[in-house]
Amino acid sequence: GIEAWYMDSSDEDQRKPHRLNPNQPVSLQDLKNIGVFSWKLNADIYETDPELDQIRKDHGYSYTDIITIHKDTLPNYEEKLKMFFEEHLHLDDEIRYILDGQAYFDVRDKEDRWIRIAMSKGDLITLPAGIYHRFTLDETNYTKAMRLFVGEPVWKAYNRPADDFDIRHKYLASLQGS
Ligand code: KMT
Ligand code: NI
Repeated sequence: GIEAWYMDSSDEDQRKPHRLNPNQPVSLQDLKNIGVFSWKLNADIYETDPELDQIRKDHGYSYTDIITIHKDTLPNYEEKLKMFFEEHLHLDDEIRYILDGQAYFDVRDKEDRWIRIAMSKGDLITLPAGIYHRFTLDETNYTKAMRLFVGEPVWKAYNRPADDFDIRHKYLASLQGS
């Protein structure tokens, strides 16, 4: 399952864990409170998994594709990784299911602190539309992920600052009271 923690502020290699000392863990409930949800599935059977089918039905995730992030498989690898690590938001939820390898998703908490979410094989996560986030490989430099989407996918990312979008206001409003 996923593990999450608050990040240190060092500019060292983005692929390192960047834990605080002592470690400051972030629970699954903390993540839910900022609109981040996760599931643990059996990635060995993703092609026929009834649990995955149920999640897709429940949330209307009609679209899927698979992206393998490795220097030998991803066109414009360096450039894409650089883009993924720029702090950004999307107008739709970002839904990713790790089929192999591992990676980090970083998300901002309510006080604008970075939370690092360590994802490995079998972890499915949804980042809400309007949340500031970024993505990086870890030191293993490889992950294979399913991308899910409601309807035709829109990959457009808006780098921070992107505070004037309705979806950003909507996201911030959704945090009130949680
Ligand atoms: C994004 O928008 O942050 C991404 O698509 C991350 C890479 S997909 C595993
Ligand atoms: Ni994104």
